[in-house]
Amino acid sequence: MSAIGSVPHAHVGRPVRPGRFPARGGRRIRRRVLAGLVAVAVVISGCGGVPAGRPAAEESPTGTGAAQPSFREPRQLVSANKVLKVRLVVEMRTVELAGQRLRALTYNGDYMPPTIRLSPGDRLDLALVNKLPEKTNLHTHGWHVSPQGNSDNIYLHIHPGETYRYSYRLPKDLAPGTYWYHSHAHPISEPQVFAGLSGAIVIDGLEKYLPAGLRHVTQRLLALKDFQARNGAIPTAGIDSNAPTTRTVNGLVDPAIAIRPGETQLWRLANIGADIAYKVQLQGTRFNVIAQDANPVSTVWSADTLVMPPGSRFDVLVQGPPAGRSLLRTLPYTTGPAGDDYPETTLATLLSTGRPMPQATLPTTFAPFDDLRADRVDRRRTITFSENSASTEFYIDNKLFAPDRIDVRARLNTTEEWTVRNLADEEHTFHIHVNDFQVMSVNGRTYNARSWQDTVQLPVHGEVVIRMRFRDFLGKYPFHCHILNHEDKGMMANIEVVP
Ligand SMILES: [Cu+2]
Repeated sequence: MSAIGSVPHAHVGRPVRPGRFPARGGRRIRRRVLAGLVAVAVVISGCGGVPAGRPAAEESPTGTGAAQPSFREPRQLVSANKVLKVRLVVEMRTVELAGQRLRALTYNGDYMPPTIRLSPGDRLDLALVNKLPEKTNLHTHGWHVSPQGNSDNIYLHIHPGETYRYSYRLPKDLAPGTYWYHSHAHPISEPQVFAGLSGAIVIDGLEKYLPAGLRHVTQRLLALKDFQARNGAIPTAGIDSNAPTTRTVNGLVDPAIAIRPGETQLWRLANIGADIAYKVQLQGTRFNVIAQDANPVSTVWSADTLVMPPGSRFDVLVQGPPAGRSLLRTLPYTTGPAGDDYPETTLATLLSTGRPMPQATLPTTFAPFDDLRADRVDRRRTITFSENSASTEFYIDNKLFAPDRIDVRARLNTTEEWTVRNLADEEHTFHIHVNDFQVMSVNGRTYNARSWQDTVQLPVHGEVVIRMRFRDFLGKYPFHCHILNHEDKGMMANIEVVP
């Protein structure tokens, strides 16, 4: 489908050892120099949680010696004294994925790069070192920060050989939860993200809304990425999002995750892939959603399945089923007649084992909610998403993306309501930078939002009404389809917030 953008397979690095997630239980501060790739990353304990990665012996699924990997998280780079300095080197390297050695695009040599972990009010100074033969850049998906200068500015091009220093100042009231970072280089975001350029961000503080007895539960990041292999590499041209693809959790195929019967864990599910959607289900238990797209919910809601379009995240509480094995799966999902069909696939195996624990009562009310239903609407707009019949060009308001054109001008300190229409025979995933939105209705039916969100699936020939408030940041930033193949082929537009 996508033939735009390619990276020559010239630079073959040495094999990469998957990063081992450091124990987070203690209060020690460790200083690690990661093969000279991460400058100074202070890796400290987060909030007293139980180690999220455990020795293989504990989680060996069956004792059969099968190749099932133990669950493991990427290493974490954690802020100290309100600052985190990170160096991300972007380069093509050979990585080991699902037992194959493949050339991939990596941050610091890893297909599943470090998790960046901060608290509201922190500053992130991030040096992006581009060792690719093409441009790249960085987007901090979901962050409510300035889109200008060297902050979350996706109009920057970091050229081959360049090092660029981003600096992000997080608001003191930035919502806690799971975010992510990825390349936003137009029009090659699909190949760059698909080949590996995405990682997770955690903003701490979600625990404060939990009852005291649940504030120290084991936390696990489950970052969902899929890859295909062609000629010893993840393809960076001609990517077919409908082709068979290998789904990974933190870069692992079907890892074994341990839980005790009755135990409550906090899982951070994040779809950080380029194109495909997931419909996740965990056999024997339900997902109890405490944050969506890093927006803590007003009321905890539970579901058997969660649809996760590209870019979406859910922070959920799960509780260990009776002793035994159960599967975390993605169920069959179709994005429409002109879209893709994704088959059922096992993502991970949950091993409920060990001494049973009394099952905790989960909270119902959770976090404060700034409900935009109460806002006066200053401006209403209709935005249309469409595509040509061959699905080779994708449009917003009948136009292909133009980086220098302002498509929407909004005023600071206003609330707008947008009716986002999808005229196509396939779903699209609406996403906007900087300011999250509240879904008001879907296909004319009132939607009972329990939080804001930053991604929403647009139904085939349907519409979603959203509200958002422009309060803190001036400047230009995009909204687009988060199926990156569509974004690269035109489905992106610019909003500018003016005084
Ligand atoms: Cu789309």
